[in-house]
Amino acid sequence: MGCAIKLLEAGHRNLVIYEKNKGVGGTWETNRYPGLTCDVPAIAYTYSFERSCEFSRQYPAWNEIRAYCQMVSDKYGLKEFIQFEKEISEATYSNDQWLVKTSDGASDTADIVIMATGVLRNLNYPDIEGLSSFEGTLIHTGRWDESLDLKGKRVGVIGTGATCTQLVPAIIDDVEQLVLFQRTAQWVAPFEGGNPMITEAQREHLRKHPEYLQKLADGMLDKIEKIVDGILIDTTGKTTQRIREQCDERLAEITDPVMRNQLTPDYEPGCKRLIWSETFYPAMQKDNAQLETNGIECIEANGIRTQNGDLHELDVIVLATGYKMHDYMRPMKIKGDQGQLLDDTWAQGEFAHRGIMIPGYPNLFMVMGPNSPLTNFSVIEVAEWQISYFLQLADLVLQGKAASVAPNPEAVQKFNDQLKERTPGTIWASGCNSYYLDQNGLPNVWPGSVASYRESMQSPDLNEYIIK
Ligand code: NA7
Repeated sequence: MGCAIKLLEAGHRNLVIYEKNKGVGGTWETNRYPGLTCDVPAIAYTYSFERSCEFSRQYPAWNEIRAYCQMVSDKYGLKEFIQFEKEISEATYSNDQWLVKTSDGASDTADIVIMATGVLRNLNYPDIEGLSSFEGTLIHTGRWDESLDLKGKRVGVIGTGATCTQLVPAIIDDVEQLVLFQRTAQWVAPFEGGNPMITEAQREHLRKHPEYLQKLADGMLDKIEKIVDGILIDTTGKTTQRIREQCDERLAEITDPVMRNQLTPDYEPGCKRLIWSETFYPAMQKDNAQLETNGIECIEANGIRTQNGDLHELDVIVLATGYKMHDYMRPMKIKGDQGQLLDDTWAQGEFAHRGIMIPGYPNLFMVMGPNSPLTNFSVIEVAEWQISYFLQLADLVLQGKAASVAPNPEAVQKFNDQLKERTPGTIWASGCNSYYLDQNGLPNVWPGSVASYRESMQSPDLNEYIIK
């Protein structure tokens, strides 16, 4: 939506937005699990050019974020350009054009293609023996069935990431029994300042004073930036210590020493994406909650068997097992300028130039591609920087000044070599298994400060690109 708005503002109306879902909002359209919220303050999770205060809390439920997306789509007239329930299956570059095909057999050509497909999209179904043999209800949090009634049910949850820590407190009082299958403990920090309500009087004030709303959003982003940079850059510094202390204080509130020990991670906070929750530990201490740390042996018709031989009999198994974060726009079949497949180009690991372009794939731009900053910062903000940067390149093509733009392989090599040099010192390489790491075990996120990425997205150095 951000790309489309900027293209329309620049007068480019020959635009089609292909959307796989029935509505706008991306991950906020497809995710519906109980407890779902955004862990970035909602006011800071809005476009800089369309700040909003129409939220009930600092961290509101998912449907308020979806409503914001719908409002933006309506306000900027995007629906006129969107083809809903159209999934792109192939994109092939030839003669300075992209031929895109949809899964229903239709096709179209485009001078430029922008892949704004997000990262929380392809569900990760765990490779657990017997997964399909379960006779109860098996559900992934990313495809929640809102008609599912958990009252009085015995529920097993697999996975202890951000999704689990939101889901468990939201369902614990409904279910008869909840067993949480934990493979790795997570650092859980409290929201600094809690999750205050935004009253109607406050909203009214912010509506009347957009400059104050902007200031508020800027202040929130600044605060998150300091936390993210603090943890990533100075892994032994004050911010890291403060977060560590806050996590430790919350852990100390767990009365059962065995559970406390089991929920204590054995790696540095921030190595996996930090989790914010006030309610997860209290939920896990309720009488009907059980933490299972024995590994899963297999799934059977009646439940989950752990490696010590125990069978947990269950009515529902919830897979809170996340996403395939390294798929990016795949399973689309993408062919570049020599007929090469993106799957082959990325066979040894996904890479890009500055997170937005791939050598050999001219006029193809990405939002949140490989090595984009993907930590606890606002993804909307990062996307805006990327859009403003790559539209400067796309403009050369759209204004007829160039037939194609692609990153220069030497510049890409230099850029990626520099990233690789910097990643060993980052928190993500400090010894944990996380989705920040690629198939080679190397962090696939921006290894510097938020400001350094923002600066790198100011304006392209044309020497880094082949312009035909
Ligand atoms: P995450 O953060 O990827 O968490 C997935 C969880 O599922 C994590 O605890 C995994 O354990 C666990 N997992 C995955 N596969 C298995 C198998 N096979 N067996 C047991 N446990 C497994 O996904 P979320 O949905 O929580 O969050 C995704 C993002 O959404 C989040 O970062 C925010 O940006 C919003 P592991 O830690 O790998 O041992």
